[in-house]
Amino acid sequence: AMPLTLLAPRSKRVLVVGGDGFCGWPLALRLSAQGYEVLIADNLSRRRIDAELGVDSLTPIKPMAARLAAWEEVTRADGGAPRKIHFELCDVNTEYDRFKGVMERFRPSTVVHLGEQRAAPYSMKDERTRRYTVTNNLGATHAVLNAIVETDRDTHLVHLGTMGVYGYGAVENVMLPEGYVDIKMKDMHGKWQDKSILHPAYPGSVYHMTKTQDALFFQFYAKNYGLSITDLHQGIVWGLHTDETRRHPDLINRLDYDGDYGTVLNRFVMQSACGHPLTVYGTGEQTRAFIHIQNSMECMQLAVENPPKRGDAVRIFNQMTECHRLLDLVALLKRVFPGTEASFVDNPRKELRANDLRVTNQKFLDLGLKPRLLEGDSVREIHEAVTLFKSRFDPRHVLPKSFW
Ligand code: NAD
Ligand code: USQ
Repeated sequence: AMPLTLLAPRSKRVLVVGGDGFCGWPLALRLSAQGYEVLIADNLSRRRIDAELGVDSLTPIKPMAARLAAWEEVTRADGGAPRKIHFELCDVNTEYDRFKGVMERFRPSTVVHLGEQRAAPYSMKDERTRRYTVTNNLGATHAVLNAIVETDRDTHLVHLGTMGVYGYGAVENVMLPEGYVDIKMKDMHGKWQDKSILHPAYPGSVYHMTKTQDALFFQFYAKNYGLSITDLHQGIVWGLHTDETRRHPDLINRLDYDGDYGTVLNRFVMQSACGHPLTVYGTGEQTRAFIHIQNSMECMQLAVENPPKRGDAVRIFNQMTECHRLLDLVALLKRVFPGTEASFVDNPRKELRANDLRVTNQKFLDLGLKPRLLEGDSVREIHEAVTLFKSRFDPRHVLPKSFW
C-alpha cells in the first residue's frame, strides 16, 4: 500500500467512512475547510445500487477523483495551500485487512462512520436486500470497532444512527430522551433503585433494526475495551447544498428522489418543482423528526470536537431540530409554491397511520447548535436548485417499489 503523506497532527486527522454519500461528502469538505486532514474510505456501493435500481441522483454528481480535484482547485484559489482529501476505495465490511491498514497508516483521532445501507425501503425489498443490509451494516460497524481496538484505542468513534430506533409512537405522550431512559427497578430487598438504561428498540424496517443492533455493539465495546463512542440519532435530513458543496459545480451533493432512497421532505420539494403531485403515504398523519443538512454538518463537527472520556458510557445525541406531521409539510409547500398538488398513495410501509412525536435535542443546543428551521426561504433554495436539473427528472422512479 502507498504510504500517506500526512500534514496535520493526529488530533486534526479524521477518517470518514461513507464519505462519498449524501451526508459524508459534505462532511469531508466541511472538516477539510475547518482545518482537519480528512481521509475518505468508501466502497462506492451507493453509486452501484443506483445502477442496480436504474435510478440516478437528480443532481449530476461527479466521480470521486473529479470531486477531490475540484476541492483542491477551489481551496488553492483561496490563497493558502490547497486542501487535499485522501481517498481509499475500500469496503470496510468485506475488506477488513485493507481497512485496518488504512487506519494504521492514517492514525486518525476520530472515525466518523456513515458507511451503511441507509434506505428503509431498499432494506425491505426482498430477501437479498434484507440480508445485504444486515450483513453490510452490522459487518461494517463491527469492523470499524475492531480496527479501533487493534490500532489505537484512543480513537474516538462517531456513528451516524437514526431517530427510528425509538419507534414512532411506540410509547405515547413522552418526550424522547437522548438514548437512555431513567427507570426504577426493585432491588433484592424490594427497595426501588434508580437506573439509566438504553431506550428500548422499536425498529420499523430491517434497516432501522441494524441501527438498534449497532447500539449493542457500541455498549459492549465501550464497556469491554473502554472505547470513546458517540452515537448520533439523526432525523430525516433535508436540503442539498452546504457552505462547501456550493463552491464549485463538481462539488455538488447527491439528491435522491426515487421511491427507495428519496426521503420525504426532499422528495416533496423535488416533486413540487417538477410538477408531480406530492406522494403522501397513507393518511399523512405520521410525524417525523427533521434536520437541515447544514445543521447536520455542524452537529457532526460538534460531536467530533466533544468526545466522551474513555471508559464513559456511549454518548448519545438526538441529531434533529424539529418535528413535523407530513400533512403540515404538504401545507407549507402548497403555500410557498402555489399550484402544488398532493395525492394520497396506499402506504407501502407498515407503520402507524398517525403518531405524535416529541424529542429533546438539548445536548446539541447546549454545545451551541443554532437550528436552521424549515420555512419558505429554505425550501425555495432547494426548489431553485432542483429546477436547474429538472431535465434529469424521470417520473417513472417516483412511486414506491418496495412494500412491507
Ligand atoms: P448514503 O447512502 O448517501 O451514504 C452512505 C455511504 O456509505 C455511501 O457512499 C456508500 O457507498 C458507503 N458505504 C456503504 N456501505 C459501505 C461499506 N461496507 N464500506 C464502505 N463504504 C460503504 O447515506 P447518507 O444519507 O449519507 O447517510 C449516511 C449515514 O447517516 C447512514 O448511516 C444513515 O443511516 C444515516 N442517516 C441518514 C439520514 C438521511 O436522511 N439521509 C437520516 C438519519 C441518519
Ligand atoms: N413518506 C411519504 N411519502 C414519500 C416518502 C415517504 O409519505 O414519498 C413517509 C413514510 O411513509 C414515512 C415518512 O414519510 O412515514 C418518512 O419516510 P422517509 O423515507 O423520509 O424516512 P425513513 O424511511 O425513516 O428513512 C430516512 C433515511 C434513513 C434515516 C431516517 C431517519 O433514509 O437513513 O435513518 O430517515 S428517521 O426517519 O428519523 O428514522
